[in-house]
Amino acid sequence: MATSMARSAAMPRSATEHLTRNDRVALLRFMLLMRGLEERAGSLYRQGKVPGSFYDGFGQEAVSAGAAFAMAAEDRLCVLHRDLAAHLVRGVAADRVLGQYMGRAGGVTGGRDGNVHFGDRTVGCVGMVSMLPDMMVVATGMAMAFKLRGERRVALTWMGDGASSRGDWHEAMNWAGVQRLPVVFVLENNQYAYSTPLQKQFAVALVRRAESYGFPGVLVDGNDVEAVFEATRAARQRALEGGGPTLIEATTMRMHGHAAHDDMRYVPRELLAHWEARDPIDLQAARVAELGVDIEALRASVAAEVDRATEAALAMPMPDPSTATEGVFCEGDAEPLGDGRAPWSGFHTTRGAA
Ligand SMILES: Cc1ncc(C[n+]2csc(CCOP(=O)(O)OP(=O)(O)O)c2C)c(N)n1
Ligand SMILES: [Mg+2]
Repeated sequence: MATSMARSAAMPRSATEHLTRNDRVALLRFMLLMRGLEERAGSLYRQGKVPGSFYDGFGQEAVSAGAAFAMAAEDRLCVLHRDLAAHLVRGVAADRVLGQYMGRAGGVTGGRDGNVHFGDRTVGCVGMVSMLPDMMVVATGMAMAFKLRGERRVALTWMGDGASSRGDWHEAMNWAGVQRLPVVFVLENNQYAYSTPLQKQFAVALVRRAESYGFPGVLVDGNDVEAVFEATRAARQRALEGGGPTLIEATTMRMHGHAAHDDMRYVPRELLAHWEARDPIDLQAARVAELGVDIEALRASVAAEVDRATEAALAMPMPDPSTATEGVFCEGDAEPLGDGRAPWSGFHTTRGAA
């Protein structure tokens, strides 16, 4: 099977034909909300209100927003530690996210984990497995189940460049290729795995690895939310039509340290300056401004939502210690994952909903 590599330079700078004006604004809003919530969570961390450490996806907002936006309600997502916008696209409320970081009873895991290791199963997201890249195996397994049951839906997982060096990454890629499974792998290449730069991680272009497993690899500008959307939409469509998996390599930059404790002095300043000029939110804001949207009003409305979410999360109680062992192991029959929100207008059109 031929490997197609769509270079970002070849992607149209304007929206794909599959996005309406409202979709393009929604993409910007999800990215702004991710950034606003993570900035707020960082402040709460410095105030000692977020236990453990704190991870963010500053500068990578387009990868999770764009890919999640292309997925249908009945699809299933494995969301990683720099992909907050995916949770938001699926319908997880902002206050539950901040409650999660602060370990509150109203957080997604009810205080079982006060960190990025979460997923709201009621909206089709699997709770994040911290061992990297085990979400690759989980997504592949879900896709195997869809195929065996004859269900028309797709699994998607994100993972980092560093995660691709582990054995389970290759096992998942191989099995997905052999079985032609309906799964989309979104590789978030943010130039570093903790302090290790790309050139010390692998000797080939990551996107080319897909060819070894018999399916296409697509290179996309990870700071262009519409390009990420379009690559994911096409990969999902291929999967639904029985074409099997796709590896999407989204090139981006981790603009903050690995976590709050990391001052990333190992990252050259010039590299950061290069990527700062290519901020994904600035890019989408410029496009959306061209559509006549009041960007400042949009920013103000997102800021107000972050303020409201902060107030609500701070008002959430800590979990009752006597419940600490509840909901840790599965007791009785496992409840199936629910469907999430699929805000893309393309789904609304096909389903006839508003
Ligand atoms: C098997 C395993 N080893 C180490 C870790 C600790 N760890 C968490 S994130 C991370 C960096 C992973 O780099 P990458 O896959 O590139 O993702 P990024 O953090 O850059 O988004 C490490 C080493 C882990 N979670 N799992
Ligand atoms: Mg990385």
